[in-house]
Amino acid sequence: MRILTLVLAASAIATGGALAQAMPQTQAVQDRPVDPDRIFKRLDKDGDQQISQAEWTEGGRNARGFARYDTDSNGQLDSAEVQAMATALTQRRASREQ
Ligand SMILES: [Ca+2]
Ligand SMILES: [Ca+2]
Repeated sequence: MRILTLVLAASAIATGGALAQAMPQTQAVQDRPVDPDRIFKRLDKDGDQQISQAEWTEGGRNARGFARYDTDSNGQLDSAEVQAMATALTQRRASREQ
C-alpha cells in the first residue's frame, strides 16, 4: 500500500491541498469510490475481463489515457490495472470536489 500512500501524497500536492484537508478527502473517497466492475461492464465489450485499446477508444477516450493505465504496456487493461485506474479516478474526483 506504499504506492497508494504516494499517490495520495502526490494528489494532495498537485491540488495544492493542505494536509489538514486530507481527512475529509479520504471520507469522500470512501463514500463514493469508482467501481472497477462498472468500468469493466461499460468498456469490456467482448467480456474477456481485459479492456483492449480498441475497446477503450471506442467510447471516445483517447489512447494516451489508455497508455497511462496500461502499466505493463501489453495493450490490455487487466483487472489489477483497472483497479488502479478506479483508485486514481476516485482520488481525482475527490480532489475536484474539494
Ligand atoms: Ca475485452
Ligand atoms: Ca496491461
